[in-house]
Amino acid sequence: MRVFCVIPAFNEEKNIKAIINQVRPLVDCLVIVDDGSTDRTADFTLREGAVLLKHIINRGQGAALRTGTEYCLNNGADIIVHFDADGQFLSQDIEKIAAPIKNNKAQVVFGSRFLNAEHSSEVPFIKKNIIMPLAKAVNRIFFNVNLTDPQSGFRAMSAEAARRIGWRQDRMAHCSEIMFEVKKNNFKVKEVPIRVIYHNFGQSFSGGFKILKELFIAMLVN
Ligand SMILES: Nc1nc2c(ncn2[C@@H]2O[C@H](COP(=O)(O)OP(=O)(O)OP(=O)(O)O)[C@@H](O)[C@H]2O)c(=O)[nH]1
Ligand SMILES: [Mg+2]
Repeated sequence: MRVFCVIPAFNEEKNIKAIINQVRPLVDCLVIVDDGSTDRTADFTLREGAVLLKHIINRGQGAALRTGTEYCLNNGADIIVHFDADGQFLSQDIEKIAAPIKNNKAQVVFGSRFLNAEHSSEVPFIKKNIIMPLAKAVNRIFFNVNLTDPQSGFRAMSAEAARRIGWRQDRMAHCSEIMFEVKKNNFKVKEVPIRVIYHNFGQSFSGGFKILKELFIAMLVN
């Protein structure tokens, strides 16, 4: 099975070279979607020899993943992995996240920060104890989905699932829309433990509530 990896990148010149060199040897095709960066993310991507797709303006992670996933479907991918450019995910987890689809045990796999106690202890306090429990409650109550961490952004899907999962949210709420679509289409889902490295404490409180606001919007539009 041909594994393609899509990485949305917005002003990631600091990380993109290392990410490309870590991920490319592990997949059949690596696609970087430069989401309207104003730094040298695109130049470095070309220099490192990964496939580069460009958004002229910044449109959001959801939009960047849509652009990259469509490219993968049009270029023969069997499995599509979504991975971030900021160095928070470990490339060695890619095989773990693709394996259930290769073994026909799942059509969609979500990487979870909360399946492994040792790893979940590294998640910043506000994210772990306020934002995530709220997001999980929203997912359970409004989407009737009981996953430990559908918002991690590290996921894999079969080409068949990717063709049928449509998300319209351009910004961060795309995570919940994808989860909602997976549920709606009754795809076989698995979660695997991943480790997320927080260099700085990432999303602030406001960032978290922005997602929750977008979640509600996603819920209303679905
Ligand atoms: N924030 C942001 N990231 C984008 C955008 N477009 C693409 N991305 C990429 O989407 C990925 C995830 O974005 P992050 O800002 O790291 O979001 P996050 O991991 O949920 O939040 P943090 O914990 O703050 O890192 C990264 O690879 C970004 O480069 C955008 O418009 N805004
Ligand atoms: Mg991040």
